[in-house]
Amino acid sequence: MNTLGVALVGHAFMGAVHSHAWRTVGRVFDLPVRPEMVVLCGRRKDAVHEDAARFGWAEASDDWKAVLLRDDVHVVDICTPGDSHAEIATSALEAGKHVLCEKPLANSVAEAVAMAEAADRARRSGIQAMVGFNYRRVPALALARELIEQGRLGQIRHVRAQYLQDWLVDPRAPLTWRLQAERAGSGALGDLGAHLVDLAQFLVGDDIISVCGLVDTFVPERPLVDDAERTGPVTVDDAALFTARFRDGALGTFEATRYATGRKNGLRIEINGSTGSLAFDFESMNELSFHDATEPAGTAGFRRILATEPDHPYLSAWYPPGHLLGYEHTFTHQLRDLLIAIASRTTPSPDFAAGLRVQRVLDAVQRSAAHHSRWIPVEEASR
Ligand code: SOE
Repeated sequence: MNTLGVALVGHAFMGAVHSHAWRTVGRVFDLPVRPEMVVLCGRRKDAVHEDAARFGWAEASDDWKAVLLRDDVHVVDICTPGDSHAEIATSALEAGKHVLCEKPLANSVAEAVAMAEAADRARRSGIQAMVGFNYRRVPALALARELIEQGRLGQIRHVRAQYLQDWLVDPRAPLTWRLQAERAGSGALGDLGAHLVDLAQFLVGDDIISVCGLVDTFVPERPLVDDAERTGPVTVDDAALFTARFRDGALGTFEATRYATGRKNGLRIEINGSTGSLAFDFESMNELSFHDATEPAGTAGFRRILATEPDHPYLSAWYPPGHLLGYEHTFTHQLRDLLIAIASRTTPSPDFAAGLRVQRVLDAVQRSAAHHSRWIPVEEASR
């Protein structure tokens, strides 16, 4: 069996989650290739060595550029803040490495365009690139996609999507990189809204063509990370709300916030079609609610599907029905799909073109918000 050497760049929250998935994927799924955890990269020498040992990487490096020159590295997984995605991804693709890049793909449309172009060039020589929209790999949501694809919802009319967190409610929470535009690109919009946009377009199989948005920053100054006595400006949105039109006529409402007191990771989505509806909340991620409006009205109603049956997406490799999966499994599924795509020389989904489409929608929302919430066609945002 072929072996693929992996380098992971970044070792904070996402680096730890991805490491777990790399450790697990080959032990759970039957794969045509075997991933090998070659090297973990990070800027802080001591910390990256410590984390490499803890997370199961054979080596550590504080120089990702040197790692790209290695013949035993075939895949580069990027888990750094958004300001370095474009440089690392395009360099890796040019060096002939397959790339997995965390979402949002980039901090701007221009960067995302360059990345999608680099991915197109690389694909011609069998090199693949994927964006890490992990929620597509929640079994209940992959099942939702299957039901919609089968036409069980009929004509899609509404997409209602919310991503609710509350970790910024306390005004004393520090000014981390996620609150700085030059590092993160945007705030709740890019961090949480990006997931919603990707998921909505993936589930309904349709693109958002225009948006009308509103963003706000509730706490404009926060304590510095290394000196709580001093404060600095928050330069990203704390909350982003927008309405959207899909090409085939569906209407969408979207809300992304870090101020939904009591909501920890409430990614909710409800889709209403002419013959049925689906509803999902990540805080109960093994469940999908389905209403089939073609059933007799007397007994129809939302039913709770526990998406843990062996014939549900990804489940045949896991535990018996009812033995629930969690957040980390979505990342293991993501790697399964990436490795199968690489081995079969097919384009993984979502590819960088899909990441670019999301970026264009985010950009359109920002432009709309900056222009008194006027409607912005997504194409206009992309120019
Ligand atoms: C932080 O808000 C965060 O970790 C996001 O960056 C992730 O993409 C999301 O899955 C959970 O929340």
